[in-house]
Amino acid sequence: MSDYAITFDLVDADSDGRISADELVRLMEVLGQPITREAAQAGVSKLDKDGDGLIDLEEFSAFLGK
Ligand SMILES: [Ca+2]
Ligand SMILES: [Ca+2]
Repeated sequence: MSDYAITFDLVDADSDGRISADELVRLMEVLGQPITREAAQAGVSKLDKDGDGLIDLEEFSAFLGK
């Protein structure tokens, strides 16, 4: 398992293999940098390449790999 996959698993609270805006909100709370759901949605949209409204491991890795 790559480092990206381990991080992804931590963020993916319900383990469905996708990071949702709600999970991003929860992550930022844990990191002590709370964001609104609107901001999380915008962040997801930025990373979301296939347009399904969720971040999969491939999209997440592409983001972190830059
Ligand atoms: Ca999830
Ligand atoms: Ca996607």
